[in-house]
Amino acid sequence: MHSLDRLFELTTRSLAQRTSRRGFLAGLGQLLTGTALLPLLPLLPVARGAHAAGASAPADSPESCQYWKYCAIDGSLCSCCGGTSASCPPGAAPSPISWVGTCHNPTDGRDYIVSYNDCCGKTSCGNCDCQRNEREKPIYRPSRNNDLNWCMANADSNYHCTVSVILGVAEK
Ligand code: ABN
Repeated sequence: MHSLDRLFELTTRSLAQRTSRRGFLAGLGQLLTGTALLPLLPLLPVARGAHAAGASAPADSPESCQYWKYCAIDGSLCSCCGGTSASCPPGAAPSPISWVGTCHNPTDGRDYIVSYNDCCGKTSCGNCDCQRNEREKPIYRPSRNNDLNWCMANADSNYHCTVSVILGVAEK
């Protein structure tokens, strides 16, 4: 027999001894299942954190979590939910109670007192989740913790997003 034929025969026989028909079928099944699932890949859950937090927006944009006014915020930025940094989106009402922080404005070098009001009456917006929480204390000091739904006093306590309203300049 030609040596090339002999080599091919030996290789095939050795492969046949090392593998089984069942193993081959299992592998083929896995391949076919994986191929069938490929079109579903775009539908699978993926980490959208960077986009959700407005990480692609420049830091001086109200759609960025790094925007100076948001130093003590905990919630979705209303500016990513159809409102602005200081006004609720249409159909949502501001909470009368809020969390208050003091943030440094790098543009004029002054510190400002900022009120973080939740916008209520619509289901959660979920865009641009922003957790800065400056000077917040752990949950076991509830009066100093801002991880609260400030819509609790509204007729409709559904939380939608959070605005940051400048109350005034902080005295030194
Ligand atoms: N202040 C925003 C918020 C709403 C619900 C729960 C936690 C935090």
